Amino acid sequence: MKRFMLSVLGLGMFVLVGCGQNQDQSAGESTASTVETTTIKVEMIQCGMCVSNITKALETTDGVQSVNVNLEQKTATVQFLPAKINLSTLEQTIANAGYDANKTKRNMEAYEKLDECCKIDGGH
Ligand SMILES: [Cu+2]
Repeated sequence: MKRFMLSVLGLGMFVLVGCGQNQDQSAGESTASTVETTTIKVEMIQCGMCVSNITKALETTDGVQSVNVNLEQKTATVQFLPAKINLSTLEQTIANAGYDANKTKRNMEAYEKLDECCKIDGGH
C-alpha cells in the first residue's frame, strides 16, 4: 500500500512538471511573431469612402499586418501582432478616424471632417 502511494505521488509530480514546461513554451511563442485576427464591428460603414478611410487608418498603424473592411457586414477584420498592439488600440484607431468601433465611440472632430455620405445623419 505504501509503495502504491509513493508511485501515485511520483506520477503527480511528473504531471505538474510537465504542465509547467508547456506553459513556458506557449508564453515564449506569443512574444515572438504570433499573429492574431480580430473582427471589429463598425456599424457606421455605409459606402466605399468609409471602407477606404478605415482601411488606411488601420494599415498605417504599427503592428497591423492586414486589414479587410467589409461594406455589407459593416466589419473590419484585422490581423495584428499582439506583441505590438492590442484590440482597444485598434478600436481607438478606428474611433480616431471618425467611426464607432465595437463599444468605442467615434472622435467627433474626425467625424465632422468625414464626407457627407459617410455621416450617419446624412447631412441632407
Ligand atoms: Cu462613407
